[in-house]
Amino acid sequence: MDRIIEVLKDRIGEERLNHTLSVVEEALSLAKRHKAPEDKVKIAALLHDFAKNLTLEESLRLAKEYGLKLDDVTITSTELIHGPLGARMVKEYFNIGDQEILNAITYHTTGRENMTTVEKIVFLADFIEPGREFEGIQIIRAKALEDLDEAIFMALDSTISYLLKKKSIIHVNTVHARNFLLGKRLGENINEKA
Ligand code: DGI
Ligand code: FE
Ligand code: FE
Repeated sequence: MDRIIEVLKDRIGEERLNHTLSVVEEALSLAKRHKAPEDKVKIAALLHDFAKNLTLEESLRLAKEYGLKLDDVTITSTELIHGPLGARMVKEYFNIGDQEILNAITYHTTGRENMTTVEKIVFLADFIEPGREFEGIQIIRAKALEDLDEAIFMALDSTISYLLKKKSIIHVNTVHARNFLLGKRLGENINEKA
C-alpha cells in the first residue's frame, strides 16, 4: 500500500493523489454499506486514475506500445483513454491479474452495461467523493447509500447533460450503461405488475 502511494505520488501528483485517497475512502464506505469485497474495491479505487495526468499524445503512444486496442471515440480524449490505459499500465506495474479490478479501472469514467458491484462502487465513489462539487450531487450521494443502480443512473444523466451542453462526443458505453439500468428498472416494474 505504501509503495503504491509513493509510485502514485510521482505519477499523478499531489492534487490527484488527494482526489484518489478520497475516492478510496468513499469506495470503502460504499463497499461496507453494500457488502462488496473491500480489498478489491480498495485497490481499484487507489489505481483508478493512474493514467490521468498524461497528455493525449503520450497516452496514444503508450497505448500503442502496450498493443492496447482502443475504439475511435476513446482515442479522441485523455478523459476517455485514461481508464483503459490505466488498467493496462497497473497490470504491468503492480502485476495485477484480477480482471474485476482491471475492469473497474477500465470503465470508471463511462460505466458500461451489467457492471459488477465492485465496478459500480468505483464508478460512483469517483463521482461523489467529498471534493466533488456540482448541482444535484447531494441527491446522488444520498441515493448511493441505498441504491447503487439508481445513483449511477442519476450520475450518468448528469454526465450526459454536461456532455450535451459542451457539444462533446458521448461514448457508447456511457449510453449503454444508462440504457441497461433503465431496462432493468422497467423490467422490475413489469414483473411487479404481472
Ligand atoms: O478522472 P476523473 O476526473 O476523476 O473522473 P472521470 O474519470 O469520471 O472523468 C470525468 C470526465 O470524463 C468528465 O469531464 C466527463 C468525461 N466523460 C465521461 N463520460 C464521457 C466523458 N467524456 C466524453 N467525451 N464522453 C463520455 O462518454
Ligand atoms: Fe478518472
Ligand atoms: Fe478519478
